[in-house]
Amino acid sequence: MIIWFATGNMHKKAELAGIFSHHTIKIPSDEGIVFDPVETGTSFIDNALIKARCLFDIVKSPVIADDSGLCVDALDGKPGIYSARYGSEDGRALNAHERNMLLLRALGNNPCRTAHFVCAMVLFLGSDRFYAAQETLEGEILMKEDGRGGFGYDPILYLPERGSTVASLSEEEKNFISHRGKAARALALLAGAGTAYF
Ligand code: ITT
Repeated sequence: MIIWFATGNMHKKAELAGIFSHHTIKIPSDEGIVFDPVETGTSFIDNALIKARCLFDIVKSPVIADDSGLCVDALDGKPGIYSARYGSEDGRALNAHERNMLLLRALGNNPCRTAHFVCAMVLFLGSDRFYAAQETLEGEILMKEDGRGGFGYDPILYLPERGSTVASLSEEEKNFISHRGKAARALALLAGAGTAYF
């Protein structure tokens, strides 16, 4: 089955393709669709719904969307829903490494280093019909980057029970425990119960 995924992030696409490996994951750029919804929501789930509705209106078939980010306790949950735009307030978008460095500087030597990834994911089936799930992955912010896998903030989120950062996990390991993997599997269970979609 072809599943539309409302994202421009190739890393997210690769992860969802690993999670739903029996399906074909298609994103707007695969079909030359210009897709750049303005994420005006005030929560992860609001923004996931904005992305899903926007692509549903174009492709007119079921769509998955996710909105995700890193919430750092000592920074009052920041960058949170602004994770992709963190540090870009003055115009120039930072790359992932620059964002990590900015966050490490903001945290400094603060001994409180707990943080979690969040993923809100929706399966949008019609204008008044959707399933939603939101999940987390808990960890601690390291003092410096470590690991070469994953993307975004993965090199700075350390998982005590694994003894490594998210960036040091294999793709399969990350998908098994991650915010995105858990939200996607919860969604598949919900949709499997209510529809013939999965
Ligand atoms: P789309 O909106 O097109 O899906 P995006 O990258 O802008 O792509 P978000 O608005 O959901 O996606 O922003 C999420 C940001 O949070 C992402 O760019 C990363 O910086 C970070 N993030 C989310 N999930 C992550 C993960 O699994 N590992 C590392 N960083 C993650």
